[in-house]
Amino acid sequence: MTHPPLLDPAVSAPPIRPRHALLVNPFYPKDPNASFGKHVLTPTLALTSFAAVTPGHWEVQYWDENLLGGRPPFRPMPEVVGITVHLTFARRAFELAHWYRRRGSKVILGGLHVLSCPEECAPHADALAVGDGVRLWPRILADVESGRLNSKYTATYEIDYREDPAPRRGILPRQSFLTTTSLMATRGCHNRCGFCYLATEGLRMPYRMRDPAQIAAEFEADDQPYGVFIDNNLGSNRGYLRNLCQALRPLNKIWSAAVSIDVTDDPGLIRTLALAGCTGVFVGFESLTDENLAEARKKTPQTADYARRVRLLHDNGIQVNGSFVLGFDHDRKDVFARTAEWIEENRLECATFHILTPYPATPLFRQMERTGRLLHRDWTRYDTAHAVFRPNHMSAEELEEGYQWIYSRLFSHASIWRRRPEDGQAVLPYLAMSYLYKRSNRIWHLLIKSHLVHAVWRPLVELSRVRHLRYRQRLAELETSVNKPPFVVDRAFRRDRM
Ligand code: B12
Ligand code: SF4
Repeated sequence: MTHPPLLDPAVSAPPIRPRHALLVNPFYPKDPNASFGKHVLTPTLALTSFAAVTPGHWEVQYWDENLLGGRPPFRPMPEVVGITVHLTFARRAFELAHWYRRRGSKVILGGLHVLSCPEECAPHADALAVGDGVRLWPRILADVESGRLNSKYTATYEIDYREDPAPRRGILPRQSFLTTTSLMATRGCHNRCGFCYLATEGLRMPYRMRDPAQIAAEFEADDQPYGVFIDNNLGSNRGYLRNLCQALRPLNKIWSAAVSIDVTDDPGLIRTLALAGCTGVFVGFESLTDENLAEARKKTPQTADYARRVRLLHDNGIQVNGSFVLGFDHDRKDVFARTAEWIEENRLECATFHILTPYPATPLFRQMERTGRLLHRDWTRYDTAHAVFRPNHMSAEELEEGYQWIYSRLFSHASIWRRRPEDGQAVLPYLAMSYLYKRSNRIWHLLIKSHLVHAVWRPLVELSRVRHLRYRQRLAELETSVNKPPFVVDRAFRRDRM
C-alpha cells in the first residue's frame, strides 16, 4: 500500500492498437494512520465521467493502480492513455506518461493538478486537458484520429450539469469496491474557503445541479444497496436537496453525503434526509476554534453550537463522520486533545483528520508563499498527512506527531467504546463496523488484493439497509401519527435505529 508497482523499462511493447483508450487512476501511498478501507469505498468519478462521452468506435479500458492488481496493462498497446493527476500522485502520473509515450501512445493528462499547475504537467503529456473533461474528451479523440492533436485543451465548468450523461460505471471492476455507486448531483459549493481546492485561481465552478430524477435513475441502474455522494457539498442549495430526497426516497436504498453543518439550520430537512435513506454524513467541521474558521472565510455556525447540531443528526439516525483540519494559525499544542475530547463527548461515529495543506494556486498557498512559511514543494507530501509549512504555535514535527496521536487515540478500543451510540441496540452494529473499518488494515490489504471487497461487504451493507428501512417506517409512522415538531424524535423509538 506504500509503493507503486514496478514499470519495467526493458519491456518491449506490442504495436499500437488504433482506437483503444486506456484510462488510469495512478497509485498513491496510503496513510497507515487512517483506514485503508476508504480507498475502496467508492471510485473517483474523474475517469468514468468523461469515459461516458467516448465515441462508439473507441474501446475504453479502465485501470486503477490502487486496487493492487499491478501496473496498468499494455497488451493491447493503447493509442491513447488518459491519466488523472492530483498533486500527491503527480510524480507517478508522470512516470506512467513517460513509459507509454516512449512506446508510441498519445498521453493526455487531466485533473486537479493539471488545472493548478499546467506548466509543470505540460512536458509530460502530448496534450493537457484543463477543466471539464466531459467537454474535452470527444474533441481530443477526434483530433487524435485526424492527426491534429493540440498541446492544450481548455473547458470551463459553466455548462448546464444536466447535459452530462451518467458516468460510465460499466467499465469499473465491481468486485473491487464496497460500492460502485459514486454519485455526484452537484458541482461547486456556496462557500469558498481559502484552503479548499475550489478556491484555486482560474477555477470557476458555479453551483450546478443535475435533475433529481437523473440521479435517482443512476442510483437505480447501478443495482447497489448503498450509494456515496461525492459532491463537495450536497447541502449548498436546500430547496434542491429537498427535491433530491423526494426522488431518492422510493428507491429504498441507503446513502451518505458530504454536507456543511449549516444544513442543520433546517431541522425538517434533516428528517427529510433520513426518510430518503441518508444514514451518514461527512461534515467538514474543520476546526473547533471560531477564529480559525473566520480566517479561512468559512461561513459556518458558531462552534459552540456544533454539539446541538450533531445531536439533531443523531436523533434522526444519521451517523456523523467529522472532518477536522489541524495546524491552523490559532491551533496550539492542546488542539489534538481538545478535538479528541469533543469528538468523544459528542459520540461522532467516525472522524478523519487532515494536516492543513496549502494546495498550489489557492489563497492559502499564496499567503504561505508570500510569508516564507512553505517548507518545500515536494507534492508527494502534500497529502494532508505531512506538515509542509511552518505552523504558528508549534513546530512542524509537533504537528505531525499530534496528527498521528489523534488518529491512534480515535482508533483505540477505549475511544471506539466511548463513542458508542446511546441506544443499546445500535451498539453491536456500530462496533462491528468500527472494528472492520478502522482496525483491520491487514485484512483490507488482503481483501483488496484478492478482489473480495465487494463480496465481503455487500451482505453487511444489505443488513444495514434492511435495518434502516425498518427504522424509516417507524419514523414515517411517527410523523403522521404524533403531533410533534418534525425534528423531535422519541428516545424510545431511537432504539430501533441503524
Ligand atoms: C472520491 C474522492 C476520493 C476517493 C478516491 C480517490 C482516488 N484518486 O482514487 C478517496 C476517498 C480514496 C480519496 C482519498 C483522498 N483524497 Co480525495 N476526493 C475524492 C472526491 C470527493 C471526489 C473526486 C471525484 O470523483 N470528483 C469528480 C470528478 C468528475 O471531478 P475531477 O476529478 O475534477 O475530474 C474532472 C476534471 O478534472 C477532468 N479530468 C480529471 N482527470 C482527467 C483526465 C483526463 C485524461 C481528462 C481528459 C480529463 C480529466 O474531467 C473530470 C470531469 O469534469 C474529491 C472532492 C470532489 N468532490 O471532487 C476529493 C479530493 C480529490 N481528494 C482530495 C484529497 C486531499 C484526498 C486525500 C489525499 C485525503 C486524505 N488525506 O485522505 C486522499 C488520498 C488520495 C490522494 N493521494 O490523492 C482533495 C485533493 C486536493 C488537491 N488539490 O489535490 C479533494 C479535491 C478533496 C478536497 N476538497 O480537498 N478521495
Ligand atoms: S465548505 Fe467544504 S467544499 Fe465548500 S469551499 Fe469550504 S472546504 Fe470547500
